[in-house]
Amino acid sequence: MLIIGIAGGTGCGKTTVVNQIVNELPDNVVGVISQDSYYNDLSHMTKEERSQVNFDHPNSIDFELLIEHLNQLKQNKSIQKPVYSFVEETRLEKTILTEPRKVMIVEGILVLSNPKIRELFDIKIFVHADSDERLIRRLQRDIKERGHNLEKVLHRYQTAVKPMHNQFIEPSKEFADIIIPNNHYNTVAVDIVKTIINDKLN
Ligand code: UZR
Ligand code: MG
Repeated sequence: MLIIGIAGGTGCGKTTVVNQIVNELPDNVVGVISQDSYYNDLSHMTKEERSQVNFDHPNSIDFELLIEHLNQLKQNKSIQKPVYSFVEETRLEKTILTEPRKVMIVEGILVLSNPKIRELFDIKIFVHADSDERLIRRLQRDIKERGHNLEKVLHRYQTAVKPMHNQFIEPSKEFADIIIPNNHYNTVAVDIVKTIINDKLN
């Protein structure tokens, strides 16, 4: 099994890069695990309490469960992947049966910041986009898809997203094997990554 970690700040285009990679590989060869699925279960908190949580701090992620799941996948066992709702801001009761694949992609803002997870990656990728570009994309997405308003997104950006980015995410760039410049849709970089994957698979 080849495990690829893809990190980068919010709105850098991780999901786009992952889709570009996945679309070219046969379905049964690749699986994707998102760090977002592993936010701590906050179902014991009220909605108001949840809205105060710093979702950009490493402590908001259940890394223990994520690491356990990756180790199980490595041993060729399936896992029950948790499901997180951005609208409810908590983990849901249902889980998704996820089977091991030859290539497992693990994506999320903090996946290169945790030393135990880093050890599990065969290839470490950091996707870079400038912070203004990322804020624009974040605004568009959170308003369209995550049910937030302009004020809430900007408040969170200033109080949590930006400081945590500077403290935990940007410094994790130094652990990357490959940095993808992604201010614009980057097909060349992704082609290179795909070549590396195919090379390792054959
Ligand atoms: P990506 N996040 C939410 O907006 N709501 C939640 O309930 C949980 C997380 C955000 C989180 C982080 N920060 O910046 C982002 N906040 O999801 C990471 N606030 O996701 O990599 O797709 O941007
Ligand atoms: Mg994402």
